[in-house]
Amino acid sequence: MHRLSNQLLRWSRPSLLAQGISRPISKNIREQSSHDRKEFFKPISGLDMPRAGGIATMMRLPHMESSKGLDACFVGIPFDSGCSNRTGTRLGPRQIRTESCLLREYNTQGAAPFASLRVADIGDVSLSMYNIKKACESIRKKYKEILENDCVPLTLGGDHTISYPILQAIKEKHGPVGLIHVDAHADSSDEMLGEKIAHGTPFRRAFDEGLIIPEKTIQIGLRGSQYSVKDGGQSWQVEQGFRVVPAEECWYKSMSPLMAEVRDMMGQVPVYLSFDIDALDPAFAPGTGTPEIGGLTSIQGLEIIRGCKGIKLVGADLVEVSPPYDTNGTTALTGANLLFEMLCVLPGVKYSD
Ligand SMILES: [Mn+2]
Repeated sequence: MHRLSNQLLRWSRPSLLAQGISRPISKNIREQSSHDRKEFFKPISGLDMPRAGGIATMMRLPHMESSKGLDACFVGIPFDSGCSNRTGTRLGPRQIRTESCLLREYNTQGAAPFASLRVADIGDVSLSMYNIKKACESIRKKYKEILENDCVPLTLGGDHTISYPILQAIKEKHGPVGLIHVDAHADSSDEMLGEKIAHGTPFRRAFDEGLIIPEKTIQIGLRGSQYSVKDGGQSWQVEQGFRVVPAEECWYKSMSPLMAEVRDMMGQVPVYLSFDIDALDPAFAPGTGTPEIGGLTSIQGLEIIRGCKGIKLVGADLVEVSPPYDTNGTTALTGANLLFEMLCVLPGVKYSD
């Protein structure tokens, strides 16, 4: 009994104990971890605790106060002050965590992220809802700290404004990065209602500040009605050297051949992945602020993310889930799955053959 207690203490974390769960990790992982001197964390299984039970962390992982010692973390940004139409994405992180309780620890491709990387949920960034510049500064500082800990952030948004300060922090750590931007909208406007920082401007700011490498930037899924007949929603980006793949070019197609081109395009430069849930058609993801018809399918979303395997991803976000418009939870559920798939393609994740 004494020996068992010691073992439980050794493998448990305070947050797991707080949830009433002390879960030793499996033997093969334990052997590997003692060899690597690294303890891995696993989601609480639905076989150990009912899926509706426990504290709602992302994938029912432990909640950690700090990113220190983690290889990757899930982190929420409950912010929607940059939103132009329907609000509500401030509630996105919480709802994505709730719906993520269905996720199991391996994907169908054989990825074993929790036996490869030390991953936990580090909670949400504390920020001002009333001052966008201050909020961006809080986000940048938090991500600087995460990145200084050599931890890869996987972000639960939040509106798309947040990618701008995240990319600022990413640049401080890695220099300018390649960008895979999946979205119905270019989010590359210079201003919205006279403001430079909003959810339609993050990639213009990123370009202006040299946070991204223009010729290694690709935008996939753009569509919707336009402000001007000659703009087409992509002229500025194309002039800067971005590759733009409108939704029409994705219709009826697998995204896998495109992603082979993206892997060639990126080579081994550090790359950031920003996935706006509104890239998907509202049939698949209705709970979002600026829905546009004629979008990607969930399958195409999976193909895009899985096609990032082999790319040197240094961070990723899933933004614009708006729970008040997500009446059946499908959008948050889809967001949770896509975030898990992002984790599965991070460098260092092992796959079974
Ligand atoms: Mn967007």
